[in-house]
Amino acid sequence: MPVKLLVTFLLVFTFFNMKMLKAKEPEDKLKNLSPAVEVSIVKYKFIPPVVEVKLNQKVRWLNREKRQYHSVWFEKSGGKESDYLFPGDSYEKTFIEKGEFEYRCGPHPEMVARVIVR
Ligand SMILES: [Cu+2]
Repeated sequence: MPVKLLVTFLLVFTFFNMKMLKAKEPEDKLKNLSPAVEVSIVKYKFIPPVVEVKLNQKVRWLNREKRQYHSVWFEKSGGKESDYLFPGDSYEKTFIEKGEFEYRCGPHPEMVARVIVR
């Protein structure tokens, strides 16, 4: 039946189109992430440089550079440096203590920012 054939074609076409969209990087890596306060890393900066969160809230850093890697390191409060975040990579941390927490990028000490937990 020609109508059935047409519908099948349309379905297959739509399916392949969706697959093509899914293959796009780095958006693909960002799927299925839980809600959090987001900090972008772009042009050697943490944006925004100060974020305020509530106790037990999560912050997610997202490297939006084209090629440069960075890290997130709460050095002053004795934290462990994150893995290097390559473009499209993200890092998450949940804040379970109130206060102001300064952090930096491991490879670029001039990149500093802070998280305020209230
Ligand atoms: Cu950096």
